[in-house]
Amino acid sequence: MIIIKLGGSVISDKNNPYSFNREAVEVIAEEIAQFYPEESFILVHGGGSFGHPNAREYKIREGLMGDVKRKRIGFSKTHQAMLKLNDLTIEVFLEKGLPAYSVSSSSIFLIENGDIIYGDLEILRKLLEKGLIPVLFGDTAVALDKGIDILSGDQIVSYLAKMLKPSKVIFLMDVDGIYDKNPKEKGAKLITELTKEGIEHLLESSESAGIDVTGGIGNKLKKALEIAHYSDVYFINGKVKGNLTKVLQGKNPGTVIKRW
Ligand code: IP8
Repeated sequence: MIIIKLGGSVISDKNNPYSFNREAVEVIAEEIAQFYPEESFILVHGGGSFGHPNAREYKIREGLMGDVKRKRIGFSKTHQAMLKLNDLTIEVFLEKGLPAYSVSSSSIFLIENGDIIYGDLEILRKLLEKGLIPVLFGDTAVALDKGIDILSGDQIVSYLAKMLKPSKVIFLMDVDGIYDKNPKEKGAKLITELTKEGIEHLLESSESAGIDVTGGIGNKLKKALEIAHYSDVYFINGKVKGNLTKVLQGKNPGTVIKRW
């Protein structure tokens, strides 16, 4: 089984509210279709310009405090925005003949101190057994400490990797992989293979950009450190046609972190 994270910046334009990048999702679906059903998949997509602006506006990460009436509305609105993005994504997969099946992350996970402390994975296991492709997403979630919170797609991927031990975890991003410094800076070099020490070094100097309330590459690298206990992790450009196919064929068109 392979877990693929469809980055919010791949499937939507993060700076343009409610924009869906249909073409990018079509290419991803077509590439997955070449390997399904021999290989099984779980997909997790990010919030992009659907989840993050809502999460910001209603300050969901602060928890259920302050104007709680407004907070509850915002909690639901953020979830609904994610359902819209999930629906648009699944529609494309169905058109390409893939049995993508929506699973609301907020219905199967509970969080505390920003981490998943409970996940009901039985449904996912059964869906996989029946040949379906579960599609989860970064979402709002009930938090045992502060009432409500945001659960990022990367946290979900990390938890699923720990519990389900996929053969590969693939992060589709809008850059070619992990760089030795901010890829927008001159002279930044792509790192083709990263070690544990390499990640620890990068974490000290990483920074994120845009409207990502759950943190950019720094959080991804922290999650990669956890995931690499269980599976190989790939960071590739999900907007470049053929990249996903390459990883699924065992090649590396971006950055790989081999299982420790
Ligand atoms: O884009 C965040 O998921 P991510 C989801 O994977 C929301 O960090 C609702 C902002």
